[in-house]
Amino acid sequence: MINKFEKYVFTITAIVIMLFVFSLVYARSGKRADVPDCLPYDKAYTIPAVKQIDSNLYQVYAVAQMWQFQPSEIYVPVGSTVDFFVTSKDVVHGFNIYDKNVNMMAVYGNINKTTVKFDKPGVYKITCHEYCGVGHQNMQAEVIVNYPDAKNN
Ligand SMILES: [Cu+2]
Repeated sequence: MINKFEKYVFTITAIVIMLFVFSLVYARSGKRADVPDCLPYDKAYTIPAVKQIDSNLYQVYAVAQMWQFQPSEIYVPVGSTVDFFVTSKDVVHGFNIYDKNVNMMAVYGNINKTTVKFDKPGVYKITCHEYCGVGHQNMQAEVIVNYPDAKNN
């Protein structure tokens, strides 16, 4: 027979899980928040790249490794939509874009994807916000939006 207290704990746990699932669904549909996708692993994403797909659409294959991001400078014009595909070559790193509400993990053997629109010119810092070793604080990259002018590589 199940213990009364155990039953109580199970009920609370179930309520908390349902709350989490509900808030995720609500954020995605009701609030139209962009929740990062997890894509099937493909080695092609482990090669750092900035690809122009369309006049305003870019794809960035961002690869984190101890202790750097590649590519470290990403140039896009104002008004660009950028799909970031994030992965790691070693340990778990963070992928945070200052001012853009991007908070992702870079995980070995995993591809995380999110889409960001850059409407204003400027330099957007990408930082690792998951402690990954002695060089952690050096892990930075930049998205340069029309500054000084948009050119890739
Ligand atoms: Cu780090």
